Amino acid sequence: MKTTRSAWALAGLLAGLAGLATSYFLAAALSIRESPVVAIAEGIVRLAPGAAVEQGIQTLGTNDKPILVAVILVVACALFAYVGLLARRSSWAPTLVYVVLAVLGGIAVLAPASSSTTDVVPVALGLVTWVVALSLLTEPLRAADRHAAASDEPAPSSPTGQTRRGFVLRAGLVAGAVGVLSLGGRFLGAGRRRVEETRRLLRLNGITEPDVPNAALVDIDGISPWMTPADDFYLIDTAFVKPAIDPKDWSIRIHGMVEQEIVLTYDQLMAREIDESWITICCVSNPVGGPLIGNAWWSGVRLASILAEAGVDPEADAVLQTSEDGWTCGTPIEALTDDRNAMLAVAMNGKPLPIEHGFPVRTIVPGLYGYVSATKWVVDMEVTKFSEFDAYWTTKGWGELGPIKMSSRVEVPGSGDRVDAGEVTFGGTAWAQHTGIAGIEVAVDGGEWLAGEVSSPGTDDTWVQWRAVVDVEPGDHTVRVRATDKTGLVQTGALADVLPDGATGWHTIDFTAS
Ligand SMILES: Nc1nc2c(c(=O)[nH]1)N[C@H]1C(S)=C(S)[C@@H](COP(=O)(O)O)O[C@H]1N2
Ligand SMILES: [Mo]
Repeated sequence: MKTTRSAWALAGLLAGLAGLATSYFLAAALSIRESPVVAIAEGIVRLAPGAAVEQGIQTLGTNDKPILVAVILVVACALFAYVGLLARRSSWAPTLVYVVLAVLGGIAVLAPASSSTTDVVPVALGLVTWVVALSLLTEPLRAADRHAAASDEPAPSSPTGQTRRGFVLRAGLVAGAVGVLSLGGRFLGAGRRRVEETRRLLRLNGITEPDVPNAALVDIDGISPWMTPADDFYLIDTAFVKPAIDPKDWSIRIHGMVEQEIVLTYDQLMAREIDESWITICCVSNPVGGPLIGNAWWSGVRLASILAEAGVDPEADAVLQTSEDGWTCGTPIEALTDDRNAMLAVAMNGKPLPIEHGFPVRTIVPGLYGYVSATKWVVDMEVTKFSEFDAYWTTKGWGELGPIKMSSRVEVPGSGDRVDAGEVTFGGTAWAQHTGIAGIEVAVDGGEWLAGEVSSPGTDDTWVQWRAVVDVEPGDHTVRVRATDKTGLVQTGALADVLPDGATGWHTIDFTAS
């Protein structure tokens, strides 16, 4: 007896669902924002023309996303069944389809700037599951086909009966595993979903919407938006599983070399005066010209007022911060107590912090790299001395103090772009947080430095945008930029690696004028 087409299709369907289930389970276990299927749905929404999305939302209402996910699942099921049929004739075609699907899934999960590389691990697990489950399920079918080809007459101890039983058993096991993993994934993801929901419904008093000052902008197309949307904000942390903390379970303890220990719950924190300001934060690992920097409207409570209330011992020179996930950093105490707006931030761009960016409370300090200051999910601050502790990154060879180094970036034209010869407009960003940028200069082909103009955001704690117009001959060229800060210091061209305390050098790009 030969196997039926439906048995092969069923094998394909089950193998496909098994891969979705393992990836869903792992994504939930790692508390990744969304499973690969949801990421694909979001990718489709992102790529779809605005009008189509508008139409979809209008006809489907708030159910648009679940319906899209359901449609994707139905299409995937059909494809999986087809892969099962393919497996009967070809050993490599199913794997090819799986790899293509996994690549699409990988692109979808990595597309948002707020993704991290660990987000692809569930996709990889799904791919492995597809291949293994398909070979497991089709093996008895293959054996039955081979047997049918060898003899048309079943032997008394019918091996086809045995292989059919083998298939049914394996199919049952895989189906059971799919069920268990799907339920398990739902269970594991529940905590995060609940916090996500609490966050969505949270209404914070004293928090205003961002209002980008006109003077912060220069008139030029194609450069980074001055305010970085939360979804595009770079994301750096060591947390494999992002902490999902309900505000009612959050509190912070401020202790150590203080006259009086302070413990604040979320409600107590929110009852204090809220300060808001534009602050550009960046990562010490940002190479010259790199993307690990973002500017946001932060709302929170000034640390200077909380620390004053605690009464800091004059001998203390550091605050050891600890996050809920056990990450630590040491911050120079003066940066938390001087007149700058160092804060326990609760909102970013007028909305409660996204979970990835430290919900419900994180530290933001103007002028210091993130690794010595910007603790997400912060729960503990010990006033102490640098000589008394090692923090997460300083044990790995990074500098103790971490002031941000002045830097600047050419964004327009993009590297390798072609522009019209003649008057070329260059543009980009420059920053020297808490000192401020006074100006920038550009040099084409290593020639003389020519002054450009910079925007004036009205604060020294953010980046500025800049533009410069230079006459350029047809041909291949380079352009570089250097900034000058408000103390008159000119950005150094000496190349330094990001380790141990931040990169230096002039950002230089190639372009062609024709
Ligand atoms: N809990 C925690 N907070 C952290 C980190 C971390 O690994 N864990 N990384 C820091 C580093 S190195 C940077 S650059 C900033 C990045 O903040 P963002 O992800 O919101 O952009 O967070 C800081 N806060
Ligand atoms: Mo960082």
